[in-house]
Order: sequence, then structure tokens, then C-alpha cells
Amino acid sequence: MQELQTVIRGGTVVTAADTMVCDIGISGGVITALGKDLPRAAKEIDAAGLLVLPGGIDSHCHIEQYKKGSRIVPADTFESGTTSAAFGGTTSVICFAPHYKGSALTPSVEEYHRLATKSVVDYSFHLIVTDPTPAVLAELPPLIAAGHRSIKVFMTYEASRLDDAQVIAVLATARENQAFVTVHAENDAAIAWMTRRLEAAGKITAPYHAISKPPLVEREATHRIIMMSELLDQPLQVFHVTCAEAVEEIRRGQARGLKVFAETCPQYLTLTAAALDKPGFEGAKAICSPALREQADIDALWQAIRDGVIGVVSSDHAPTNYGGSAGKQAFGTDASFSKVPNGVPGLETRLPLLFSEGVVKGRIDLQQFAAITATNPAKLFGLYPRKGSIAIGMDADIAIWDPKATRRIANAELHHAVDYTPYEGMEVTGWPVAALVRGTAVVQDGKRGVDPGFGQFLPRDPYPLMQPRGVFPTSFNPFA
Ligand code: DUC
Ligand code: ZN
Ligand code: ZN
Repeated sequence: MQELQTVIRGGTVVTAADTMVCDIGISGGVITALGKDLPRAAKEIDAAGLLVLPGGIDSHCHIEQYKKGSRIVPADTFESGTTSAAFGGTTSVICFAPHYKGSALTPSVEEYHRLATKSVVDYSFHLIVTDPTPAVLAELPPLIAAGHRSIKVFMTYEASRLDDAQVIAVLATARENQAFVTVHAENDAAIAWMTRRLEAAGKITAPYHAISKPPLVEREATHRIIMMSELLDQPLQVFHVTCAEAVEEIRRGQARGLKVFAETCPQYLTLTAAALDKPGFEGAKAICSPALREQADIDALWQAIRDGVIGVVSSDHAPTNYGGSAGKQAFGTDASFSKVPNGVPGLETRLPLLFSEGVVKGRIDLQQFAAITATNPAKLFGLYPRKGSIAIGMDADIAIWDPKATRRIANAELHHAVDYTPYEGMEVTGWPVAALVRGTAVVQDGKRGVDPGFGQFLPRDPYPLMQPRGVFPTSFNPFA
């Protein structure tokens, strides 16, 4: 047997398929042995009584994503964001290269490669396309070929929204160049109209954020993008599904064989719209889009996870401070909900919340937990079989968990640079005690074990789940 550099000894190893008590041998950053009583290695990690899981893959997080011309500035850098990811058991992130209307996309991608050189965990990028002019669409083939294998489109937000013709143009370009597509699906005009009416009536506090964008605007846009995906035979993932209505649309698309995938996030599984209804401006902490819903939606999301309709739970980490002049209060504490930047931080709390609310409360089992946090995102975004599970030949990306640790979430103990967490005071059971990326302990004994820059870019080649089916709704193949 090849000499082992590290052995994780005696843990309960969990994958999306199995649970087994065994040792994991690591050499050259890769898992090279699984078995009982492996020979001693230079570095020994005692995992007796602990769970050993695939390192989390967070396939939707906003890190250092600047909004051009805006006073809103993200609190996290790649260093702080990915450090907090690692402390929460996440070993790879897929974040975004933003795109600004009227600009080329390639310089932004280059800039994000520069910024991400401070990453602590491995990373990849979704390409945001907000302005699909012929020139911008022509930039996509070389960017995709360089390993940026997924594109994000928005159906809402003034600065980023595409109309249907533009969405179709992006879907077509993705199909022609073997890229996957992700989408923020909400009906923009309906939200804008509701917002104007609410504001005219003086209804501007945080709870009206949820009223301005009810489930039906998500359902409609989800239905519409699924129609476009079906028309072009282009696989896609609907980001941050929040409600029973959107789940129903996705379930129906999947039932007729479409490659329509879905993601939700811990905030939609643990918080309701009641979190918006707080004294003073506090409710702004829970403003995210799509909006928080009701308990019945939370129940529907867990059911969709159990059924496999929702296959991925990401954080949608949006690191906007609550205080100061560049965050939630940038337009003052009397500002309308529509002026408050969207999103909640969550890179570090994603896995503990899911473990506690999901596994410990019996809503999902350990295999489903490994699947939705690591294996499925790895497969859906082309990181598998390098990442996403624990098997010989894979990168030794591993999270070691104390499944019995109980902790009250406190922002002061998190490692992001954001000044709040929407989960303050929530008690959870289960917390990661170590995280290894390519066999190196990036977090162990409560400390970061690597310098910024340890993380590597993960270029992604074409992979099975992104391939079109070759089935069109008519006898005409528009790509022939
Ligand atoms: N909504 C988004 O679309 N992005 C970031 C966070 C959020 O709430
Ligand atoms: Zn979004
Ligand atoms: Zn997002």
C-alpha cells in the first residue's frame, strides 16, 4: 500500500449511499485507502465517536460580489467568506462572476479570478449574464471552454433582469456551448406593480416585502422558465425555491422527464415571514428574495427534499451588514423594504442548520444530508467525481462532525465579516469540528490551518447532468 500521509481513524463515514465505521487514508490530497486498521500515518486524526462526511459544496453563494454604482458593499472578502464556509464544514464553493449592463463579461471574470486567489477552500464560478448582447453572447464560448460551465440569469431585479427573448438567447447559447443554466425566477412586473401600490399606501415596513412578492410570482416565473427550458431542451436549476407552488411546477416538469433541477436554502427551511415582523428596522435582517414564507411552505420544501424534487440546499450567502452605511440601513431606517438590499448570510450555518433541523429532527436521514449538501451539487455542477463523496481516488474533502454538540448560534462566534446572523440564538445539535480540503486541515481544533490562497479554482468540463435530452416539444430541432 502507498504510504499514507494522513489517516482519519475510527470515524463513522457517511456518504449519500452508505454509513460505515472505517478509517480513511489520504496521500497526495486524495483518498487512497478505506478500511479497518490502516497503517499509521504521519498525521493521525482521531474520529472515534464522530461522523465523517463529504465536505460540503455550496453551489450558490455571493462572495465579494460588488454592485456597480451602488452604495451597498458586501462585508465579506474571499478570505472571510471562505473561512466561514470552512468552519461550517464546506470545502468548495461556487460563487459568481457578476456582469454589469453595458459592459463586457470577460474582464469581470478575470477580476473575480484575482479576488478569489484569497480563497481558503476550492472554488468555481457561475457566469452571471445581465446584458446578452451579441457581443456578450460571443464572449461565452471561450469562458465556458475555460471551465465556467454554468450561467445564471435573473427574471427580476432592475439591474440584472432579462426579458423572455433574452433568456431564450442565453439558454440557446448555453446549449450550443455545453453550459448549464441557473435562474432566479420571479415575475418582475408583478413585483414592481405590487411594490408601487404598497408604497403609495404607505406600507413600507419589512413585512410588506413578503406581500410584494407572494408565492404566485415565483410560481409563474418558475413555470415560464421551465417552458423555455423544455422548448430549447436546455437543462437548468431553479435557484432558491421557497414555496409549495414553485415546488409543484418543478415536480410537474420533472414528472414529464425534463431536466429541471431545484435548490432551496436553510432560510426557507427554518424561518417564516414572521421573521420580517420585528420591532424597529430589525425585520430588514430577514429581507431576502424570494421572500420568506409560511410553515406550510417549509413542510412542502422538506417533503420535496425527501422526494428528490429539490436536490440541493445551498446558502445563497449574501454578506450585507445590518448596520453602517453600506448595508441593510444604507437608505436609513425609515426606508421602504424595496430599498433594503436582499439576502441573508449563511455560509457557516448552512450545514449545522440542515443537520439539526433535518437529520436530528428526523426529517431526512444521513444519506439524504450528504446528498443535498455535497454529492448532488457536485454532480449537478460538474465537480463529481473529483468532489462530492468519500471514495478512493476522490479529493480528500472531508468534514468531521460532532453529531451531539449542541450550540446556540451567536454571530460573535461565526467567522464571516457580517455583523449579524438571522439565526441568532437558535439552538442546533451537531457541528463540524474539522474540515479538510485535498487532505489538508483547513479547520481543526477551532483554528484555521491554511493561509488565504490555499483554495484552488475548479474548472469544470462537460458532465452528464448538463447534457440535453435530445427531446423537443415539436418535430423541429432548432439546433440541427
Ligand atoms: N436574493 C438574491 O437573489 N440574491 C442574493 C440574496 C437574495 O436574497
Ligand atoms: Zn437569486
Ligand atoms: Zn443568490
